[in-house]
Amino acid sequence: MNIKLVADSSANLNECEKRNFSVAPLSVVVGERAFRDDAQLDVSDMLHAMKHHKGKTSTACPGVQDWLSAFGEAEAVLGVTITSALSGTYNTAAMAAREYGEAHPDRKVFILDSLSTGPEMELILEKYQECMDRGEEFETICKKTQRYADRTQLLFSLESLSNLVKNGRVSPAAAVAAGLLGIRLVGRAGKEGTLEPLCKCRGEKRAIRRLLEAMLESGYQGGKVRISHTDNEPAAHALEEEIRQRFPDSDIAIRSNTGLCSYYAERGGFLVGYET
Ligand code: X90
Repeated sequence: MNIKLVADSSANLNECEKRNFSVAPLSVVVGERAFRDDAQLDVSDMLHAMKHHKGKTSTACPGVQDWLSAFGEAEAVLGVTITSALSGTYNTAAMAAREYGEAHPDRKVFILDSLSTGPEMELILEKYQECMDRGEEFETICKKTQRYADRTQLLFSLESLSNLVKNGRVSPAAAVAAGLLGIRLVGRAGKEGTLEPLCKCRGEKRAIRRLLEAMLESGYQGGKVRISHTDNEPAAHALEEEIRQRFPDSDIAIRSNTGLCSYYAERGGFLVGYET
């Protein structure tokens, strides 16, 4: 069976990086300009436009049509989306899946709600691929990957929560923390798929130490780690080093955030997806 992988653009992955893979882009709206989060997007151009824009900015999830084009003509589709608790993306994907199934009763679509975003979605896609490479049945892959997603987690460190607050994506408690200048917020994606603050850290060094502690507390034992950052490669490498001091052989990869995650994580922010 020819199986296609799909994800929305909050996974920060380019279509050319994986075989048989398509992305449904979210968009970032800055005044009159809409930045589609696809391979053509220049993230620094977008961040620059955001910085100099006085009015409101916002984001929009992919439409049903974006998902249908991502599905293409595949006989079977395995997908993953950003948390349904904070975005309509899962909803439009589910609508597209229904339409696709009605138009082609012989085809199958499975969309997993990551209850998370970014690098945790990356891990989920790698799991799909691993199962496909072993030639497993579609239904087996869905079940195994859903179970796998229960064991993966997401932590983050943000210098500013202002876009999350302005767009109503965090609780007032988290917003209070955001008010403190120069203080980083370390948090995680909670079980319900919302942002959960863990602590306010003075300085990046402390934030990185706290992130490793949080990983260990939640059961990290040297499994895979995927880090994505907005204009902050040094922090990503520093965290990688911390992890390697304890687990020299762990499989760690670092990449840049694309449009959607950059909009919400803002400059300096980074996300960590890992296995427990
Ligand atoms: O539908 C839309 O317009 C997109 C809304 C997305 C809102 C949340 C994006 C979060 C991006 C920021 C830090 C990680 C938070 C994780 C919480 C589950 C990344």
